[in-house]
Amino acid sequence: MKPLPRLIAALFAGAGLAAHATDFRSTDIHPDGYPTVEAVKYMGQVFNKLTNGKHTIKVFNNSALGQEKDTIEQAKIGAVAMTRVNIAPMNNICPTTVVPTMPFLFHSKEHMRHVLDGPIGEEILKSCEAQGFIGLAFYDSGARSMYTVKKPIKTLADAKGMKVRVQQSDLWVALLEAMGANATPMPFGEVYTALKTGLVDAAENNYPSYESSRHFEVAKFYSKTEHSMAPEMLLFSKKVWDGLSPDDQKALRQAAKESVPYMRKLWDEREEKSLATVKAGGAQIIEVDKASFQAAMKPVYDKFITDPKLKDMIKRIQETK
Ligand code: BDP
Repeated sequence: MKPLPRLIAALFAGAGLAAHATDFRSTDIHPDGYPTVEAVKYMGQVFNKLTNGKHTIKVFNNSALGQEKDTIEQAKIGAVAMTRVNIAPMNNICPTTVVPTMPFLFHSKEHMRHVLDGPIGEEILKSCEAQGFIGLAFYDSGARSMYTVKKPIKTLADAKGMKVRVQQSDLWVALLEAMGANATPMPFGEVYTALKTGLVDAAENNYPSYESSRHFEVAKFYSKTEHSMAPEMLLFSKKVWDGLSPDDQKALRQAAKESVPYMRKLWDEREEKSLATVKAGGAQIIEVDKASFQAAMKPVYDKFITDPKLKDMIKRIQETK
């Protein structure tokens, strides 16, 4: 007769932690249809099923709750449960996140996926806990390339002196400075106007963001530098997390995990579709002398990969097939 009271006690303990059904709020800057947004919606469906219809995830996308720096702050204080952001605005907050952001580190999409699915990816996700974030997953963000308003970039020399918008990260400032450009950090939502008014000459991103933001309408020269494969991150608020039952935590982890292959499928389709859309809209896709860009990146590694732990991670990534 002993196990029964214990079971009942355990059930009540769990109920006490998350007694009521919750709509967990999650943020994204992208519009409906964008792979990150659809993947989190899908994660919500899986999570709902795993909790027998008890909990849901409600996505506030289209920057409804602000730009990425704001939503990271909201997740930190528990004002939202989750935020989907690029890894770049985490670079100054959680040091290991600089690793997958490093220029020309991954040699292919498969290499990037393989590394992030393995122990190195786990380590990086876990390392953000100390700063108040439960890293649930990485999502794809393809390769980022430069795009310009007036003159195309073909070699490193062409980037010299250009004013280039970057994400809000010291690493990104250094990366563009290593190209000889003037880096201008600003939130994504301000880039279209900045390109249009001449506040910046260029920006850089993957095809889906170049397309969905309509940046291709103002910056028609897309130069395939493919200088970074900085992934997206799914960050859960540790503050909210610590108040959840172990079962709910487990269900969130599992739902996030299941959303990754779903996201990748959407991503691969969207990359192709976006490329076709920007070309039809008049964008020129330009091949570049990639080696000249790559050769200029040593100072970025020298500056940001000094910690032996990060050095070791880079080495392990380079050794991963
Ligand atoms: C896109 C990312 C988004 C970033 C944006 C940017 O999906 O999270 O905010 O780039 O450049 O590719 O800021």
